[in-house]
Amino acid sequence: MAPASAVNIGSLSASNFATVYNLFSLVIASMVFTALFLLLSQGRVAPRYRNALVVSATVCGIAAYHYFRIFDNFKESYPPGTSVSAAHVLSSVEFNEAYRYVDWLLTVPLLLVETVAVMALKRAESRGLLMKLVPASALMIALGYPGEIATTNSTRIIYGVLSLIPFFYLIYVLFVELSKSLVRQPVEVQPAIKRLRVSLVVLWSVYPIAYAFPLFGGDFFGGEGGFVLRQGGYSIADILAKAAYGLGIYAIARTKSRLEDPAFDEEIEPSASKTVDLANAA
Ligand SMILES: *C/C=C(C)/C=C/C=C(C)/C=C/C1=C(C)CCCC1(C)C
Repeated sequence: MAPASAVNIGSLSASNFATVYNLFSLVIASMVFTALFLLLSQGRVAPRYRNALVVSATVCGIAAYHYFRIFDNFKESYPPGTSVSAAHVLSSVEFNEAYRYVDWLLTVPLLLVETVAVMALKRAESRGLLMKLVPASALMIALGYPGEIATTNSTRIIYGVLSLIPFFYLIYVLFVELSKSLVRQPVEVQPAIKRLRVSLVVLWSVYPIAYAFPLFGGDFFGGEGGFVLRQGGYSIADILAKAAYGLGIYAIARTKSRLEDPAFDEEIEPSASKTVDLANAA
């Protein structure tokens, strides 16, 4: 019998179930505590960079919420079965991939907002970039969804290809248009911003690859292997593209605060001599 859809695989072995279960759990821990860290670190960056940190924390918070839902849904969809080969069998509760896509619809545009925010460009410049980046990113996710839940490979391919068009447009805007603003950033942070941009494109490329796994077909990619690789791939990519990326934004905001506002920096991180003085005074 053909699976109901590429998403709802009929059964999972104990180890495959545990792999997905543990990864979802890891995502929740990463998102919750990165969000907390970013919120609590507001005072360590100059006021103009606080918005970038708040947006990064919001992204992690939205993802944490959705992973709570995904985690519960996964447990309900794959309760324990009766045999060793099918330790967990699909129940009547569908494993709902919509949580992931709703999450991306919110978090992907916000990741671009935090990227532009940490550059602290002129208002018109930020606005111009975001007017291109935000709609294109939302379109990319919206076009991917019908393909993700499709039961046939041809539908998966058509929507995948359509979604790649805004994806390549985003890369164009980030590497061509954003570069014009990049040259006006302090030279000390330019390499860090360039690395952030490259990591964004590399990490975001994991998603279309994970999306394509079921297309490879065969017993492995068409079955449990493909399901675990896709859920695992999306989960690890989410940790890197949201939590680790948010920490990268924080690092850039810290460096820029230090360079642009030495007095502020001295207040939150006194130089070595001051620390010695304090020690002597005690
Ligand atoms: C935190 C979540 C992130 C950064 C999600 C990013 C998702 C993508 C870049 C998805 C892209 C897709 C394509 C380019 C084609 C196939 C369909 C998608 C939606 C998986």
